[in-house]
Amino acid sequence: MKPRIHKGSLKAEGLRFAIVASCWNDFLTSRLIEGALGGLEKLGVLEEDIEIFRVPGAFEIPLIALKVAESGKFDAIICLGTIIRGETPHFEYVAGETTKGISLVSVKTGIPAIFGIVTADTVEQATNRAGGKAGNKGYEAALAAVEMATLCKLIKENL
Ligand code: INI
Repeated sequence: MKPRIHKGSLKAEGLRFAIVASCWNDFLTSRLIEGALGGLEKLGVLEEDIEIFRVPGAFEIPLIALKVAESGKFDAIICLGTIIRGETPHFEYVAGETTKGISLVSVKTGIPAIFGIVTADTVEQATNRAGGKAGNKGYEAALAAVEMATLCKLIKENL
């Protein structure tokens, strides 16, 4: 048996993307934004097809991602932020709600909302994931956004 396999591509020309990024730990989140922009540019997305929305902290990302998704103007939403563990359970609450909220945006609207949130125990771990030794989660999120946007388009137009 050889059933058809459907997979998105990295052909991003003509697609529109929103980035929703928090301001907390901006010395790291700004690197995630740079990484995401680099990824989108590499795949042929034009500057005018990208809008960036800044929110105070990661906890605020889901609401704005939802509103942006509901606008119907974007093929995918790239959510970026950095949550670093402190001495209290605060981290768990913020990280948990941010994760659930972003996932809900996708499922509720049908527009891919990509999880480009770095959750780390230390600044060093987060730095490694924001353009350091462990890559750039913003760049990876941009590629996932293109793959998901093209897969959604394929399902809508070709099934
Ligand atoms: N927000 C973050 O984006 N990262 C964090 O590490 C963080 N910590 O550690 O507290 C954080 N908190 C703020 C939160 O996201 C909200 O902005 C705030 O609670 C107001 O709703």
